Amino acid sequence: MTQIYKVMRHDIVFTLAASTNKLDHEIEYFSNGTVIAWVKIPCYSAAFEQSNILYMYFDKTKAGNQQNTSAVWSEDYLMVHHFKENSGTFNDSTANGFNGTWNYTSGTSTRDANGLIGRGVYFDGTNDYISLITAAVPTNKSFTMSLWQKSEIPDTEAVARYTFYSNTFYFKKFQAANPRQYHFYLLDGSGVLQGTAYNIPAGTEHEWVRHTAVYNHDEYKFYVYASGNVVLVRDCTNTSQTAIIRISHTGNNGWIGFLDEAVISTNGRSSNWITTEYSNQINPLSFRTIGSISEYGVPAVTVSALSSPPAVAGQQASFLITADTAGTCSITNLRINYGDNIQEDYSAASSLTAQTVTHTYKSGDTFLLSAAAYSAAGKVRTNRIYITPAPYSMPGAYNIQTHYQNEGLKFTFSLPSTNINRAVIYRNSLQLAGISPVSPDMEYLDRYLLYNTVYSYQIGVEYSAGMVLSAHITNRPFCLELAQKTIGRSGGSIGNLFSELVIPPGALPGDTLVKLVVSSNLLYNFEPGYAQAYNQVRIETDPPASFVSNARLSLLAPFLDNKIHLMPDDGNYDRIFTGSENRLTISSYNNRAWIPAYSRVYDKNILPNLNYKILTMDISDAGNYGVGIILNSTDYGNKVTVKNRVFAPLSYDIMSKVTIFFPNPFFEEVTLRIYNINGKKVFERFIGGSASMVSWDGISDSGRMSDSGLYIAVITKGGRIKDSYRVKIYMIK
Ligand SMILES: [Ca+2]
Ligand SMILES: [Ca+2]
Repeated sequence: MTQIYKVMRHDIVFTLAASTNKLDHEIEYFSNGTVIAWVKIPCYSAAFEQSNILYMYFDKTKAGNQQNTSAVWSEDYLMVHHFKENSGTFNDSTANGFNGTWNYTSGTSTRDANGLIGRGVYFDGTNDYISLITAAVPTNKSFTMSLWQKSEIPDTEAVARYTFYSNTFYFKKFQAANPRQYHFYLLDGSGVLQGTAYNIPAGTEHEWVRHTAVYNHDEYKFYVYASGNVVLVRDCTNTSQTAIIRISHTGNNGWIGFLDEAVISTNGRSSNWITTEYSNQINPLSFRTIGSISEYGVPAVTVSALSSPPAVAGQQASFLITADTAGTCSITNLRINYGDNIQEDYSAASSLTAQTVTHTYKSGDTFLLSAAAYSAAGKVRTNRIYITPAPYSMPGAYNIQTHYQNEGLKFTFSLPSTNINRAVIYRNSLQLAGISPVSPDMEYLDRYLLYNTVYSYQIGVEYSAGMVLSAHITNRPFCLELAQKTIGRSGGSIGNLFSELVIPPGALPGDTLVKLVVSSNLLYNFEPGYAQAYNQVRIETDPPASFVSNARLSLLAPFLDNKIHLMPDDGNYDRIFTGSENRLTISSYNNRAWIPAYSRVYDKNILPNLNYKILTMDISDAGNYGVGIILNSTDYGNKVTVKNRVFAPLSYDIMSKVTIFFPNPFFEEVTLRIYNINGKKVFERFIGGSASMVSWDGISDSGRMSDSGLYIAVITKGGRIKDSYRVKIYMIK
């Protein structure tokens, strides 16, 4: 109790756990954190545990003495003396007023002595006693009287010494024969003293012993209990009118020792009652367990910022203040101090209150925001948070949209601030791109996606003070099979995840539907010595058209963790490509086999674990292309391959034009000339600097279809006639 002493005085209230109704109580002793109180509870039973749980409330700031002493002893009690008074009258705690007077003559007798419960009295055995206002104990009615006694009488003394004395009953000690021997006598209805000696338990001769006498008029018996055990039973027919006279005795017959708790009841208590009362009083600590202490009406206060960052200099910030007394009493008001010499008060009227407040900090200094809540119980609690306003707000990207395009996944998003250094695109937590400078409306195309793969993206907005990341964005897997687009004379481009075709202005005669068909693994090579191609793409044009000036085809070969990752994933490309990672080339299908064509290779790093080899070549015609490997470097560097050496322009099918593949290791400018069998030049076409493929459809420079027959195709690189390739071709109509 010491820890609560400072907040506790006599203003203590007891209730049952299940009710807030005040229980009657009497405080016998209070000092230095120790309180001894008698509380009247409606029921005391092991069968109703809730009835035995008491709450004690205390608050020295509240109304004082809450005792209701006489009500504690209102039922069946005739007289109760605790001997708690250190001067003046010894008050009977019942309403009956059987008060006592300290009669002291001389010697060591003292009041306010140590009692068993709180204070008691000590008598030195000679001339000192407490006289009681005489009052009647009803005749022929049951009663119980009890008294704690602690003897200091010498063991061999032979003087009768009285403790509780009336004209009809008394306890006395006359112990010449046996220091454990006491006597109790009761005057029966015939005027005869009934009684005899009894012994208290061995070893308790000089300890506190509870002596209790019960007269049970229904049984015509009286019982004497010592320390809760019955020690004497006597027949007794009726009782005489009793007047209570004194405690201890006059002359030399006074008690030597301590006395406490003199109680008379107007009924015959049961042996269980007496045993329980004894046990309870001899060791009250074993009868109770102290629960936890909670302060009544104390507000719990929380302060939380409603936005992130909590505050921005120059902008209005919002905070939520809550205060809660857990229903014990009302919050009366909140006081907010923002830490910049501005304070606000808000009134409240409930036990739980939530208040949203707004405030604008003018700088980025650190401020201590404190919120104090006051309760109706007079309690106040304060909570504080430090606020360091950001120099400016750091909103993230917004209006983020994803667009599924043939070439990849495109993000469009908006940036809300002018303080942004750059935007950063993260894919699977790796930085895919950093974009600067930034503009309010941004877009980013992720061109480098593996086929049929799901990624998780975040868009980061980088400020000098930090980065704000968007939520994760997950794509649908790309399984695109067809990309198509109408491209006219002005040129354009079309792509998918594998490839891209850039058609220059003037390369097409007019609006043409250009298709990229993912045909990977559909066209296998049947000719020994050639490898099949991966990431196969079929280029189609509708209507059929050659590219007047070459269109640039790029094929993308991804390397994931340094391993080629191509379509189809047929389990073979490890075997085929391992060790050939730097011998990749674009292959073209000539209707029978894959022809490795000369192509440029660029390396492009996308992510730490992902890079691409981008193969490009200029193509003169549609057809099937894919990623192949160079199996024979000598052939690759020297061999000329002709597709449709015998061609039939009027067939309008795959035989309608001749196509010649040739090495162009230094990507020199190329000129194609066609001569007839008479040596006359019928066709000449200058082609740019990266061609390794030319084709002719039989149309001469005059615009007419040439005649059937043998022609010589001469391909000149770098203008050097002597290094020309000469290829015989046959045209049939
Ligand atoms: Ca007492
Ligand atoms: Ca004396």
